[in-house]
Amino acid sequence: MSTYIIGDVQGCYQELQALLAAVRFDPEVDAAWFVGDLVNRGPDNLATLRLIRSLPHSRVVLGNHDLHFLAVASGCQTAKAGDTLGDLLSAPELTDIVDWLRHQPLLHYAPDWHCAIVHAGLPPIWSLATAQARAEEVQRVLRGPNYVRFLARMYGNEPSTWSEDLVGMARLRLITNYFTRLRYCTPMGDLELLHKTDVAPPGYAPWFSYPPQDPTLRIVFGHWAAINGETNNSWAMALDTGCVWGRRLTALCLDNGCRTQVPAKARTD
Ligand SMILES: [Mn+2]
Repeated sequence: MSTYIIGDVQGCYQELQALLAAVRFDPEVDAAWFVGDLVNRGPDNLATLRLIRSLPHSRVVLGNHDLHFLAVASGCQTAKAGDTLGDLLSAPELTDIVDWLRHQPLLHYAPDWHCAIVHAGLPPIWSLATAQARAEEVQRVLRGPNYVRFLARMYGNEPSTWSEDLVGMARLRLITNYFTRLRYCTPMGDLELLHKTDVAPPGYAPWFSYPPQDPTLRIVFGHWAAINGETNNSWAMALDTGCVWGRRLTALCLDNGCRTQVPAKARTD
């Protein structure tokens, strides 16, 4: 039995199939965990979710595109240019998919490996226990009766500075932005959400460049295709290698630390 963590699939179903074949994945015994952004921008979102939901030992954390899909499917947000959510939105099991997705966590912690899986990252000011508690706050709302109200109001870049005194939607929005959109921040965790390249804006640095609260905790994440899987440290492990942008889809085997990659399919559309 092996456990694999797989980078941002974003509807690249053929590549996901190829990657599982490349590691000789056995759904009966092997586990596939996903760092989020399962859907959007790629061609086969419905097939991707059907496959992931069919795997008996899969785990998923939510990414910004997954939350955006939930908002569009719930009717509180219109599709953006570049969205490819049509196959999902017309799926016969759309209601099941929405209910399944909104019950997925923002953080998955695996004690056997002392490893946390998130979509974008963790601010350097949070311990694992703090991060777990903050994730739980958002998860409770997403799983509750007022989740559409949350989805309608989650968009935005403010507030950008964490305080335990934050309440209500400002608090939930910043927690959500840390888990699903974080790239650059200050040592105090102040967020900068406009820069997506590997060149830091003045005064900011990648969240994983600051000393971790717990140097023995491994944090596995996706979201940031521009860094192409490189963090220059051993505790933060980046898995978004830009498959949906024509590069590669990556799997990390937790048992032996090996990475396996498959190339993106050439597309004519
Ligand atoms: Mn993302």
